[in-house]
Amino acid sequence: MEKLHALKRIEWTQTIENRGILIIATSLCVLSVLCWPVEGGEAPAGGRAVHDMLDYSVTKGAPVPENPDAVPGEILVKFKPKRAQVAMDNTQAAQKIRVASARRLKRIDWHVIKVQGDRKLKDVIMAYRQSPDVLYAEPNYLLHALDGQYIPNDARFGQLWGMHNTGQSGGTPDADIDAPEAWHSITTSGIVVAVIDTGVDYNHLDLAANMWTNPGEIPGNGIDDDGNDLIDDVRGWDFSNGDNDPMDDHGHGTHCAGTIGAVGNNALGVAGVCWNVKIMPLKFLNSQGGGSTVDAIEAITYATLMGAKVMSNSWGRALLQPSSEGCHHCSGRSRRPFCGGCRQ
Ligand SMILES: [Ca+2]
Ligand SMILES: [Ca+2]
Ligand SMILES: [Ca+2]
Ligand SMILES: [Ca+2]
Repeated sequence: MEKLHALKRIEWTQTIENRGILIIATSLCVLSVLCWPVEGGEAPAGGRAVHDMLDYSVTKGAPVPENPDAVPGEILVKFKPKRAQVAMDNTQAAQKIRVASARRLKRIDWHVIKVQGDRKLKDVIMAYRQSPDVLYAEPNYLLHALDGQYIPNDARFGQLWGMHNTGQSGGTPDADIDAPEAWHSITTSGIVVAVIDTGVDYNHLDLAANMWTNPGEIPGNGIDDDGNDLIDDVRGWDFSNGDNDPMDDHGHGTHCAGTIGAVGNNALGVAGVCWNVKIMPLKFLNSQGGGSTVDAIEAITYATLMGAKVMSNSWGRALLQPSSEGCHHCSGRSRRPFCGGCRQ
């Protein structure tokens, strides 16, 4: 029963065809920003540099597979300044690794080292990483053109013509945002996205893993721990009802959240534009889908204050007014993408 109940909660996906325009509008807004690094300004022309895609963390390099897809016998090493020869000599003596040749990449001060013998490439790299004079050691990975697609296994992905249009709904094939092409390069981000809407079903099986929580707030203690004037705002806030539970009682906000960041390739429901985001639910529209300008301003102000990098605003009215224009300028000052569905 629990499973049946859970699956029933994916009902927003059943209306996906009718909301295709919304999918495209929201997706176009967020696709270009969600899947780039959280910080660091503009993405490099032509895509992320390979250097940026590697994790140079505390272990002198990313984990190395047992049999890496790399140039045989060749590794890339970053030494401490002026310690390259010492490190190579010491490693050769201690680990019995013989250097056949070493070439310095002058502009970035890395070395390409060719080793002799039949030692596994991973063992050679680990030997170099043990040296105190080595900062990083990596395989010389083989690279490939990113011209493919990544089709996720989510049960309802075939309905998402806005992501990948094969004509499945009678529309024009490839009239879409080319999401599988983008996912071939990158699927995750971790960026905080405020969904300013009717709330979000934060327990939804395809969303729960991607929900934001307020790190500065202790839940349930009746205290405003982070000093933002809202008590126990752990999950966001409900500006419509004035409480700390932004659960969706309409459905629209959950639908938007799914388009933005439903967990992808988990064999369940749909795939969001980005498969790993932090969705901050800010409810200001009530169960009928209506809300006030003041509550919208409060929600946008909260999102700005609490560090959301993108705001989803799929709402509007016939005519804009100066105060709502002010919202755009408020969020715009901090260079946050403001994705809206306002009509004029
Ligand atoms: Ca396409
Ligand atoms: Ca608070
Ligand atoms: Ca608290
Ligand atoms: Ca999914």
